[in-house]
Amino acid sequence: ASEKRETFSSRKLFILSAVGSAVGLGNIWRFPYVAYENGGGAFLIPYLVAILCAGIPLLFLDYSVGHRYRGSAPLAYRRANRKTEMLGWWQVLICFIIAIYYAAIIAWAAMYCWFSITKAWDKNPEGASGFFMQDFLKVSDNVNVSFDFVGNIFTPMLIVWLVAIVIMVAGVNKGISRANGIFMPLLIVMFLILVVQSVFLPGAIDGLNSFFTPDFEALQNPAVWAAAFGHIFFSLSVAFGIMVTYSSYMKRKSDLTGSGYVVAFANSSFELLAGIGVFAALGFMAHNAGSSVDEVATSGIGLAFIAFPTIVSQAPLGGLIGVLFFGSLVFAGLTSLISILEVIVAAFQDKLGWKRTPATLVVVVPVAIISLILFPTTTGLYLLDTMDAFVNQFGILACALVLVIVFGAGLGMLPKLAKHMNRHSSIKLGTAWKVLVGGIGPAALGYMLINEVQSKISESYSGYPLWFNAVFGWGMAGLLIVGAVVLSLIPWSKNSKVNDPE
Ligand code: LEU
Repeated sequence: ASEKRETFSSRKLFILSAVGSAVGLGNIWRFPYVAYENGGGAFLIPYLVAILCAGIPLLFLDYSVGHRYRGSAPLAYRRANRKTEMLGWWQVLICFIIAIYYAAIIAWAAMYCWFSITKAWDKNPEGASGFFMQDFLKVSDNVNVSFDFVGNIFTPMLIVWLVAIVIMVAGVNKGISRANGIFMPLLIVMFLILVVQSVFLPGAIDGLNSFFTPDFEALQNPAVWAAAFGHIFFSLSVAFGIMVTYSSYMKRKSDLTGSGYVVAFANSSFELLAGIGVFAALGFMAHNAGSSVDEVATSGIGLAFIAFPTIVSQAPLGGLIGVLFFGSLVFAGLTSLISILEVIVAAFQDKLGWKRTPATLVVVVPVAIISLILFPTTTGLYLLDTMDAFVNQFGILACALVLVIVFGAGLGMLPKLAKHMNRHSSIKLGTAWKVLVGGIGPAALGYMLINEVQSKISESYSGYPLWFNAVFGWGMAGLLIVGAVVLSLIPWSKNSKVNDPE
């Protein structure tokens, strides 16, 4: 027998959890560099346009589907229209790929909290980069898939997965809400201290100047606009099932648009703050090395695990900077990871009609095992890099494009969904929303996707061998679609009423 569907016990908890999902690794390590690379201060223009024209409108599309049809992504889409179930599974599989590598990064960050105290990298002759590649990840020279496990990554990853499983088994109120209620305030306090500490480092001002100095010419480059749009979906957790799932747990009479604006505003504020903190710290690093900020600026793995450790070793109270920075990555990452996992758990719970605990165990344990087989190895870094690039810049955009085409032009459902959104919302959706989602959305996303595919075809990603990208980039992307079709063919449990609940 199925249980009664859980709901977030208050609007505050929904908002907190949605912000917890949105604020993740992307905000801390991706945004600062994306902004810097794509016009610095001038990037704020495409960024704002992307939020207002695509991020928030699609967030509302997610909310409307999730809240109106009250189900996990596949169930909600299926209830909206028989033929769209597959879209939900596609999103579930995107989340699956993100989950298996996201957990690895959280585990690395947890280890680096400890290393920040011992300054473990100081002993490596090549410093932080030598330590990360050789001593910590023990990265193989061959871009390949090996099963040479690295014990000191396996164990923290196992712990991350155990924590995630405990939270997921506990459910929406006792698990997800509670975890966000603890981790988010901690994250905010830690991150604020970090930013304040960073801006007082010598050289910080140079970092901030390079971050904010606008390069208006960048605005003529379509790639800059694509970067803004590409970033915003990942950052807001929009268009791959997360917000559909979370909003399905919101009480019926909820102010949907009001909540959405709060979430988007909080997410962007956090990103800007991260840009300030990260570039202040990079300014210090450049100042210390007598180089320019441009020479030290990086993103993602390089920023977190190579640049920051260097700063930790050189800055006054560096150990504290390290603990705050890596601790922030852990908390921001965990609250995002559980939202990703919830997409998968909820989907299978609905499909199989199972209770929370067995559904969680049957789903998350295999996901954890796959993650633990693929990533704590000497080749895990390559896999992570490729999967992240393809799912992020390509998978999510493709999924968003299909979504707006199907719900806009395809099924003509936008007026109905807008009406649902407007029932209890403080800010009403009107023609502008329908035009943005149904018209401008497909045009902009289509254009960007073509650009993205072209660039992915023309340059082998990261200089990895072609076969590696073919298999783990294109192959994986293709497999997700095949997988989605197969999953949508499995019959629903009789417990899950696949007809529209209203
Ligand atoms: N929004 C999250 C981030 O910025 C990612 C998402 C996959 C949960 O990192």
